[in-house]
Amino acid sequence: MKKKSIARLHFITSPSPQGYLDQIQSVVFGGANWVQLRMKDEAIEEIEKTAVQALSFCMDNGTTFIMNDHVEIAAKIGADGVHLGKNDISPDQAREILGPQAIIGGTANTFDDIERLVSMGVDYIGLGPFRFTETKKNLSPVLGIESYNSIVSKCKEKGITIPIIAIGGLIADDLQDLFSSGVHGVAVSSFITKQEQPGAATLELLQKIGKYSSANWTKFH
Ligand code: TZP
Ligand code: MG
Repeated sequence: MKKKSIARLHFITSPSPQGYLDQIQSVVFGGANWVQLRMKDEAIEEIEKTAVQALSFCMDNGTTFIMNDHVEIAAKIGADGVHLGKNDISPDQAREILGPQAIIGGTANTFDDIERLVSMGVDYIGLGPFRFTETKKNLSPVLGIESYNSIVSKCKEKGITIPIIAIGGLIADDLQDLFSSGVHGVAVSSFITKQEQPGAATLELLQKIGKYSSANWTKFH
């Protein structure tokens, strides 16, 4: 079976009054086809229980389901993949556990991180943070648009074609500049979860992503 393609909008859950499953339902009904379950402060039993329900919903709706951090849960429940940060198990170890079909993403803050992650066989890179965000504790230095321009250009120069996903404090107004830098996609959490209508916000983002990614397609291919 062919590996699923890497979406241009990654929705990442964050704690909110709405709850994880309702968030996922709203964004999927708003058109998102990629969900990463990120639960940093909950007990492991609660994370696994939520992951089972979220995966079942995602499977029913043709949505790619990525587990943040917890490779063992991803393996146990059959998630599409995992996203790993610098303090998690390494991508090559995760690959041994999950197998060749799994989607493995890794967090990068620099070009060197990207090179290292590519050598460890990741399928996509989460590059950030774009700007300050309260969603992630112990945030690495903020990159800003200039760093995206230079890091993504350097990847192109060096023949690195892995999909790069911008992350960190993103709002709808950032999409034009980010897609002009040559990123493949964006990962968004609080901009969506803070809205009264997360589904409508998702649709708005997807429309902008369609516009700006197609506008830059010929420039980067
Ligand atoms: N990694 C870098 S920033 C971030 C993660 C997981 C949080 C993204 O969430 P938000 O709310 O879109 O800033
Ligand atoms: Mg992590």
